[in-house]
Amino acid sequence: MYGLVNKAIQDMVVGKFGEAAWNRIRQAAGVEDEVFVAMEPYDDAVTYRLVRAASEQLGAPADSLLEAFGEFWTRYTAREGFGDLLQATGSNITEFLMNLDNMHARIGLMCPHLRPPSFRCSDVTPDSLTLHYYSEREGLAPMVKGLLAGLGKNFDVGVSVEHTRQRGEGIDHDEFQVRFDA
Ligand code: 1MF
Repeated sequence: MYGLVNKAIQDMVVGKFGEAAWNRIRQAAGVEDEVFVAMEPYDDAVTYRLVRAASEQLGAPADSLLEAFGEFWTRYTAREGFGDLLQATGSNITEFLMNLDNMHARIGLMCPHLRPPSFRCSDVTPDSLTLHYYSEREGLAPMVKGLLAGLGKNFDVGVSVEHTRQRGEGIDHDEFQVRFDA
C-alpha cells in the first residue's frame, strides 16, 4: 500500500500513545523505516506487521485498531491534501459511497500502483443502504466500519453499521447494512 497509509498509522499511534509507543511498535514489527514516503508503494506486509505489532504492544484487538484507523483515515486524508478530492466525491454520505470507485479511479491516475477496493450500494433508501465491499486484501472489513463512522462525522449524520455478510463460503465480498439518522 502507498506510504500514506503507513504514515497515517504512525500519526495515529504517535498522537494517541506517543513517540515511545510508536518506536516499540515499529521495532516489534521489524520495520526499519524511520519515515514513510507518502507517494511510494510499500509491500502490504509492512502495514499488516504494524497492525499486528500495535495490537500486541497496546494490548488491543487488531480489529478495534483497524476500526479506529478507518475513522482516523477520513480526517487524516482530508488534512493531508486530499480534502478537495473528498469534497468532490459527494455532498452527502450516500452520494459519497456511490462515488467511491470514481474517487479511487482519480487517485489511480496519480498512483499507478494503487490497488483500490471496490464499493457498490444496493437497496438505497433515504435512511439506509447495503454497502458491498470488494477487496484484493484480507481482513480489512473492520476498517470499513471505521471509515463509515468517519464519513458520518464528516457529513454530520449518525451512522450505525452491521457487518451482515463476511467474504468466504459462497460470497466473494463483504456486506454492511448501513443506517443513517439525522
Ligand atoms: O492500494 C493502495 O495503496 C490503497 C491505499 C489506500 C488502496 C486504497 C486505499 C484507501 N482505502 C483503504 C482501505 C481499503 C483497502 C483495501 O480494501 O484494499 C480506503 C478507501 C476509502 C473508503 C471510504 C472513504 C474514504 C476512503 O479513502 C479516501 C482516500 C483513499 C486513498 C487516498 C486518499 C484518500 C490516497 C491518496 C494518495 C495516495 C494513496 C491513497 O498516494 C499518494 C500520496 C501522496 C502523493 C501522491 C499519491
